[in-house]
Amino acid sequence: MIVAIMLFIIVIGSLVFNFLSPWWFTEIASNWGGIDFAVFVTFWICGVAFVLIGLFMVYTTWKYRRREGQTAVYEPENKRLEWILTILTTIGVVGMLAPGLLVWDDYVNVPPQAREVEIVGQQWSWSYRLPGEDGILGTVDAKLISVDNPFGLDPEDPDGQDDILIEREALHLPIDRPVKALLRSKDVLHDFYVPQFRAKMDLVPGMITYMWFTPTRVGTYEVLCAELCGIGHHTMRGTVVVDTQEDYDTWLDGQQTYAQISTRPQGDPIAGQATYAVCAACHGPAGEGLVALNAPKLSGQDEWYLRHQILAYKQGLRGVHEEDTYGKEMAPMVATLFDAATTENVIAYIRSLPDDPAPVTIDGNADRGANLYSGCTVCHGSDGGGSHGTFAPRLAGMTDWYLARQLQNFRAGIRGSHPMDNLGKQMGLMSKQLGDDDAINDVVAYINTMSTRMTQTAMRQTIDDRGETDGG
Ligand code: HEC
Ligand code: HEC
Ligand SMILES: [Cu+2]
Repeated sequence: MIVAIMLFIIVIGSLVFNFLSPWWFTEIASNWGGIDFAVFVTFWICGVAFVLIGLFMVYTTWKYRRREGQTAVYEPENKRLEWILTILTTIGVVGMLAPGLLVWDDYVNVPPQAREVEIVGQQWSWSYRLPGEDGILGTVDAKLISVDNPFGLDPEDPDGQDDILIEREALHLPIDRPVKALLRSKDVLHDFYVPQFRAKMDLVPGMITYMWFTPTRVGTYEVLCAELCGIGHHTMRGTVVVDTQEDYDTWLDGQQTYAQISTRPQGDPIAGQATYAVCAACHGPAGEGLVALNAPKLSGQDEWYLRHQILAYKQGLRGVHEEDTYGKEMAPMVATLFDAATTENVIAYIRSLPDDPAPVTIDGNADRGANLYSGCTVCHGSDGGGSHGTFAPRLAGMTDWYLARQLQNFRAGIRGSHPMDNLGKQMGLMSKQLGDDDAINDVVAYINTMSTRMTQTAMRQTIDDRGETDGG
């Protein structure tokens, strides 16, 4: 009796949950309505089968419950029943498979007018490449990938010169124009997924996979990595913006080609010194950071990170949250860096400043911190030195009160909550691992032990170098 009641509650509960749950498809923004249809058909067929079988079990457990003097009958064969079940199951399975096969046929046959876009996945970010005016993507080779050539483009290939490179920024697409996405991975399996487009596809290292879709609704959509195995894929967020043709053309005009990026002017530290005078008021004359002005140490920070943060402030991705008191002080300052050359010059000047480890000000349990930091090494490095590959900045030897405050801000969504700030969002998700302010202080205390280790390693290297020279 109790079992029958429980089964009944499970059946009714599942039905009620299905119709009342807030988790449902996002509003569709592509041509793949057929995928929704295939999912609906599967849902209905499975749903009806589930309810019928569930209710049948309720009926039989109640009807044939144990009663005094009653025995079961053994009936191994029933031709009629077997036929009925076989036919019903066949109809159900065909009903579920047929729409899927029809949609799949469409999915793998790309319309000839579709325009190519390359999507590159790496731990843990998305980048994109568009063919330039010639409409041809230049050749790439994984062996050519470097800090200055993240896509591995062949510098000798004329087709690649006008390719448009979008590194970790939003991809824009014009509405109602079919897109053929060519997918490649630099490291492990990834899976490109924009829920509103319905389409998704794996990225497999060593091969180029593809899928196609036509964006049908203007808007800003989040890119997810739907790869489950491995670490950190859930933090791998990106942005796709579907524009009207007009907005798309404006955006495209502002993008840089491979040729433009590879001839980017080198920063001139001497020219940058004058610009830095403004920054020195808060960040200190040697970029050492001034706690009284809440401005962090900049010296010793990698140039790609400085460049990215300056850009983030310029684009309004950082320093805009209403509770971001200190970020809001910094944000207007980037106006003094009015063009690319000025920015490159000031970065070059900051890079020329002496890199002394910042004083230790945070108290915490470094042993506990070491444990907490184990999840951070994949991006920031076990020595806290940062990594261009993951775009995670150097932490060791930097101003510790600033690191602690950034972790608090990430956790509270004061930093990294802008929908277009994909790297900030990623760090925001990671900061949730640090439960409370004690955990933050502990992990920063551990990072502080690295600064001494880094200096020791650096010193040892200098001694080694000297030893080598001495030895001839
Ligand atoms: C009015 C004081 C002030 C001035 C002037 C100023 N900054 Fe800042 N800057 C800050 C503060 C405060 C922060 C930290 C913001 C936060 O806590 O989120 C900051 C943060 C930064 C960061 C982010 C560092 C990191 O590790 O995340 C960079 C890069 C930076 N500033 C560069 C500059 C440059 C370059 C200039 C000169 C053009 C400059 N700042 C001028 C106050 C200032
Ligand atoms: C999946 C990669 C990843 C992991 C794991 C990760 N981070 Fe980060 N972290 C980043 C990225 C990317 C940024 C830069 C965000 C941006 O551009 O605004 C960052 C920024 C930071 C900053 C701000 C530094 C500054 O100068 O502004 C701190 C502090 C930090 N991370 C600490 C940690 C700690 C502590 C952990 C472990 C609990 C951790 N991170 C784990 C990727 C990661
Ligand atoms: Cu991934």
